[in-house]
Amino acid sequence: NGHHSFVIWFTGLSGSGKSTLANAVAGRLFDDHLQSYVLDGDNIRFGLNKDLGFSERDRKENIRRIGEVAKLFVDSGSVVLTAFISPYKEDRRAVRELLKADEFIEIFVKCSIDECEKRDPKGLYQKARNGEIKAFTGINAPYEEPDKPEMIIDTEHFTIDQCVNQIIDYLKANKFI
Ligand code: GGZ
Repeated sequence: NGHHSFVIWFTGLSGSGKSTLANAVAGRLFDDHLQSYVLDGDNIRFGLNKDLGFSERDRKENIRRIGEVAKLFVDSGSVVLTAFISPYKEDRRAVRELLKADEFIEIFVKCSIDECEKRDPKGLYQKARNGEIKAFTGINAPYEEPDKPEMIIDTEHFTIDQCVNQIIDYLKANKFI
């Protein structure tokens, strides 16, 4: 059908808004008659990657597999949106290298740890503070911010609607859609 398939790769802390943004952008693409698919913990960590936990090694393998799956989606002609913390630069770079230069849009979902901890939608930050979760990203496991993401979206200071508009505007301005 001639339209361009690509990956929108959201990266950021737990609670920063990655899944919310990915699903909202997917909804806007659908309204424009563009099919897309969201990969996130709900459909990956309970299925394909249910053997993986949150050690550094497991997170790296998680992201490696998700990158390969995203590439398959792109090969099939789809737009794919991924919502994983993906805390390591090197792993995100490896995914970028699986794809063509115009097939990978890295979006840093920027939100301070204080704000993410305030939101704490699943009570996981609380559990991490209590020592019930050992290696929680931002508390006692690293998050490496991207140096040169295609976009930085600030969910702390803009509404979800404003953030989604920024992303749609970028996709249009750069002829992705
Ligand atoms: C970070 C964890 C952890 C630990 C469980 N550290 O807010 P959520 O719940 O829905 O998003 C987090 C999700 C992170 O999984 P990812 O596959 O995105 O992580 S990674 O890219 O680092 O492999 C959180 C929940 O799983 N969760 N334990 N220790 N987040």
